[in-house]
Amino acid sequence: MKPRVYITRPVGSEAINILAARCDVTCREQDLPLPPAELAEALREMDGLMIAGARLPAEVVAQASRLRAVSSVGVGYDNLDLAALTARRIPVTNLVGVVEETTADLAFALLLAAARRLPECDRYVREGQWRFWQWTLLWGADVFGKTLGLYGFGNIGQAVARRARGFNMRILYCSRRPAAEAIEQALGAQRVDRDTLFGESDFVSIHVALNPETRHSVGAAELARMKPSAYLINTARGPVVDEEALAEALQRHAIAGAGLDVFEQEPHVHPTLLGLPNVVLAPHVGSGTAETRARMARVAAQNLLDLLDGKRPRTLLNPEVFETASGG
Ligand code: 8YV
Repeated sequence: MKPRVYITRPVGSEAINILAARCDVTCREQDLPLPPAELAEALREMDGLMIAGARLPAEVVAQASRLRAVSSVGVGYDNLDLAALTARRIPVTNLVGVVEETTADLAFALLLAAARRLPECDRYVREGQWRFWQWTLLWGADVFGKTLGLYGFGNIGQAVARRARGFNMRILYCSRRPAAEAIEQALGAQRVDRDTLFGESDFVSIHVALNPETRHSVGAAELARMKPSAYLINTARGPVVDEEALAEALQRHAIAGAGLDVFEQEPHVHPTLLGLPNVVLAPHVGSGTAETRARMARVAAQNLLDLLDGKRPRTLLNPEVFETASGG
């Protein structure tokens, strides 16, 4: 009997066809949130899951008695209870080398948009306020030659650094482990401690994964350390930032502005942020381009197929399970 697999979003025919070659595929047609109870129901007879834009909590894992492979369509995996999956010996893959460049594009777009006040400029023109040229009109901040602080220096942080090189920026980074010397040299990046990063940067861009250690690790203290002329960019995960503290800092101009693609309780956005002109807001679209989404779906489908075939994909999140399962 063919393995049965479930896809949580309408990811397109290319990915479905990859899986359909050897599996019975059920792909949810609605591009809408999937409550855990509904996911549990959908997984009752499923061997494999390709999960995008949904949570997989422990109670759903416990109910999915046939489940033996999970492919996550994203790089961050804080939506999955990896411990529960590992306890059930279910191998899980994520995407590596797929969403990084396009997410870095969005981080840089938010940085530029915040610095040059693009949403305000756009509103000004559309609303018919532009009646004559003015010397003092909508001044922003220079980006070129400024200091960029990368909080987290994995694949996405490094991709942002590559873009910043073209703007002749000084690049600082903060991460648990130092990057290889060759990478530091190629990117002209200098590892500093957190205080230096927040204190010296004109733009701080967040690129850490969300985990208990990083949750609220950008709070009132870090924001207070930032220059009043500095900007905070977040394309990583909302809960890394204490949103209340950020809203408060922006409101009293303790920092100059922010560019945010992620929020603490998506799709809820702190009401203060919604009313502030010095914040650029986006609805978690870091990987949202036609090319990248197609590639994400293809790679995730192939990962799931590999898992179901007993192959070991490169991007296994819990290799210990795979080794135990395959006796390797
Ligand atoms: C995905 C993301 O769209 O890769 C990530 O971590 O945040 C996004 O690219 C999201 O995970 C939905 O699956």
